[in-house]
Amino acid sequence: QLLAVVVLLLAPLASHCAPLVLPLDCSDIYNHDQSRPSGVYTIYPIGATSLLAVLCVELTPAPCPPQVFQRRMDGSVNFYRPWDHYKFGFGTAAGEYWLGLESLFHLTQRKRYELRVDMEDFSGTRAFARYSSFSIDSESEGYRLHVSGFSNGGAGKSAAAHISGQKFSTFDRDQDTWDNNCARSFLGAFWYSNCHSANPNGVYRWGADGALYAVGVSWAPWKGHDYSMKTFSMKIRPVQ
Ligand SMILES: [Ca+2]
Repeated sequence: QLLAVVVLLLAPLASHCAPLVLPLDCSDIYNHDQSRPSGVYTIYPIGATSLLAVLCVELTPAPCPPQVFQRRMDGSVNFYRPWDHYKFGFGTAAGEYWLGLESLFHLTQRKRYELRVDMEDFSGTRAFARYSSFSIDSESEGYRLHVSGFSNGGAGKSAAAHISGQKFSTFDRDQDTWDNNCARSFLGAFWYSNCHSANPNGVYRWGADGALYAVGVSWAPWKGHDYSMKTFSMKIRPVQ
């Protein structure tokens, strides 16, 4: 039994995505059992009492598969929510959800991650944006975002200029750099500045709709401010 404990303690040193006693993220789940399919799994990003359901995707062939921390797909979940909901997460991992800022903070403290943003319009065209580095600071720092190393997967130029270095804002905690409240004005919650070029947590609107400006699930560099995506997801994956 002692040997087993030693092996488990040493395991995290062997690889940046090696298995832990309790899985921190999807790469730990994969490394524990490489035959597992994509699906919903339980992770413990903050410790033994912090279990969370998460969607793990592309489990093969990647040694460090990504996990989804934000997902829009059918408009079934209301994303216009207060600070505590974005802090601790909401929705269901099999459908639309937000994993939670506190978990993201702890994950990115433990490992280095890259970010991939995937989106699809209502004609079935897909695009993505990738950032080779992704981390967020603690709640006392406003969950400030750091992203860099953009590569374009058809989604147009980076949104990083608007979001990197920004604190997270919800309608009841305005930490943006605008005189007014971006979350209230654009019906979402995000790393707003003054205010956004992307609004992943905006209102699910079934495509082009300019009746209310820039409130949809948008990625302006690709489809403009008044096109709301059919699917949208934000995923992180451990990197060396
Ligand atoms: Ca403000």
